[in-house]
Amino acid sequence: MKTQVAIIGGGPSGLLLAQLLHKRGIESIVLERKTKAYVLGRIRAGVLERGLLELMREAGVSARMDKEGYVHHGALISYGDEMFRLNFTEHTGHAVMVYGQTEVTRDLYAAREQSGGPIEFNVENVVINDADTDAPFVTYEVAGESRRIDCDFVAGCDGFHGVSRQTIPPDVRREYEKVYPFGWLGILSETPPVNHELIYATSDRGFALCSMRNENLSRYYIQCSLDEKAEDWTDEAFWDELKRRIPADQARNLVTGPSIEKSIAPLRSFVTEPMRWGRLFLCGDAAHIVPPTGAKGLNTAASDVNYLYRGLCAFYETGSTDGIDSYSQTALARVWKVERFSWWFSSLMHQFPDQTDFDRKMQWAELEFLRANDAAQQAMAENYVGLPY
Ligand code: FAS
Ligand code: PHB
Repeated sequence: MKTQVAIIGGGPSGLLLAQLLHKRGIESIVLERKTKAYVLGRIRAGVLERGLLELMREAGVSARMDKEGYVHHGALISYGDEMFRLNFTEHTGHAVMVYGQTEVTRDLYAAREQSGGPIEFNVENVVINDADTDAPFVTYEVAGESRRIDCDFVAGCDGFHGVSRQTIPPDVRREYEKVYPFGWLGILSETPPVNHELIYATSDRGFALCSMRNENLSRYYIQCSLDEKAEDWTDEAFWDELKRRIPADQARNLVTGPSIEKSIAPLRSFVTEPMRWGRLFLCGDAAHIVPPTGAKGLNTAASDVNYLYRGLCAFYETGSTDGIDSYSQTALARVWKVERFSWWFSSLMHQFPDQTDFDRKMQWAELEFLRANDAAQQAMAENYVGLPY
């Protein structure tokens, strides 16, 4: 087979890139290791930044998002029983949208199927060959049958555990990592959200987040230690702990119910440089990971896709290589700002096993300063709604 862009990974990065390229007449083939049902079964991000909203609209896949998504003009930040609101729209003129990653991915799959663009599921043993030449090719197997795709470019959209990043020679790659000494235990419950806006909470018992997917589907997280397992937690124990970590007046309104999904996600900050090697371009989790505190994982995948998409369009439409040649530098400049914000917000809101009483006082003082200072709130709001592309 031959195509212009071979895309490894059928998650949001790969699918969004495929759809944007399709709209500009650029052909691609998407290779996905799992099944569509498996990909759609993963419960992940919930908040979309302005840049991703615009990309979804440019890709022509935003109708359901704009109809069913929830525009949020602010979020609540609590510490103990104290709570204040961060007003995104007042500080930045922008809002965010609550619309689950599952739905984003569902809409992108629907568009791909409608366009007839090829997607191969259950692929195995994907190898990216000759990425450092002008004639790269991808080999892989489906149901034991070996296949080959000759292409102009390869987009590595295969996430943190994919093969694309490993294709870049170790002596070329530089990796930066911070692993946090805790995880997030998350549940999904068919209950009304405790508040109509998100609550980012910190307490002497640790971090909690109250989020949602719709008026009767809530998403909650509590910080947990890395040696815990989701099955160690009964629903009752989860609800009791969550109530202890959010302000009492919010806990009184919490409607509990059975969890329909329960999982623990580890937290890490990770960046690999460069994000390009020859004709191979890394996008999204294949290149970087952030702790989900700032709701930046999916959204930063989108900014990578934006830069790569525009670089590839310029190449095919004008012959210019400026966009693809500057891709890694341009994408990384924004990635590192997002890594900083996600690390800062995570450091502010979580309990660290080795922190001292003084450290805890510093967290509280920073929250009091943020609560009282317009410039501090402006800076936080600009990061949360999404830095410009
Ligand atoms: P993805 O990992 O989503 O997709 C990569 C795809 O490539 C997968 O479908 C995988 O099956 C496929 N693949 C892997 N190896 C392959 C191979 N060799 N060949 C072919 N295909 C291959 N972000 C937030 O903003 N908020 C959150 O609350 C949040 N929670 C998260 C919880 C978990 C457990 C995880 C892992 C991530 C979470 N994230 C969250 C981040 C997440 O949303 C990612 O940023 C987002 O999925 C990035 O999308 P992709 O880059 O497409 O990577
Ligand atoms: C979610 O709804 O899953 C969510 C929202 C905001 C975050 C992280 C996760 O920062």
